[in-house]
Amino acid sequence: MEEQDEAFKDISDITMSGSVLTRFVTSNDAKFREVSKMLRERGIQVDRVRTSYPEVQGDTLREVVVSALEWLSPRLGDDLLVDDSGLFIRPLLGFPGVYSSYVYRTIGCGGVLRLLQGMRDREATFEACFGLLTGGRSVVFKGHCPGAIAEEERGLGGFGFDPIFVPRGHTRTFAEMSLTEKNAISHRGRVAEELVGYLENVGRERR
Ligand code: ITT
Repeated sequence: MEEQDEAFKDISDITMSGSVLTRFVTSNDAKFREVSKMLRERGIQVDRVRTSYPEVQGDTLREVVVSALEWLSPRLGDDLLVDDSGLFIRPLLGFPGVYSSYVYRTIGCGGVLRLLQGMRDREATFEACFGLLTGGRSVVFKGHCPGAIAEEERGLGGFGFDPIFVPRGHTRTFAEMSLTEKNAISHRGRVAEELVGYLENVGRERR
């Protein structure tokens, strides 16, 4: 409750000092760690609203973030960020994709490895889609990271499917990398980079 109150503080003091405040609405601790690290390193304030929202069963991540912002905006107001992401595995025709959260909670990394047993084509892409609501305007940012599904789980870092995903051009899984290394190449890191550029412009306009 305390954290929610903090998220509702008046943003005018912060924008006056030149940096922008955004509130990241997510139930996922690891996502918040990754994004807040990148934003804070660039002088952008980010608070957490630890809540979930109804996720429409859309065909794309974009549909999910647009409808999330439509649902959240009358409830939480302006300056909101949401992230919908997923793992798209080529030989499984893009599965689990928009169902990644459910698939991780049900069959997990082990289940995905079993689905791919004996398959040589293990190509996969992580995608992230951010929806930002600021100044009454919604903006969508997308980023991806190509790679492949490993033969077995490796590493203790990260979250979700990180132990089975090897980004292209690397031999270690995301779970074997530090947060800084993952952010430098990941789908989420790429989107966060674009978001930073956008928020820096918003900050300049508001000054
Ligand atoms: P929100 O409250 O932010 O929606 P969530 O965990 O439900 O949190 P998503 O609906 O975007 O998030 O589900 C994406 C799932 O895809 C997530 O739970 C992970 O299992 C997986 N995933 C997404 N990005 C990942 C990453 O960087 N590394 C590993 N797994 C990831």
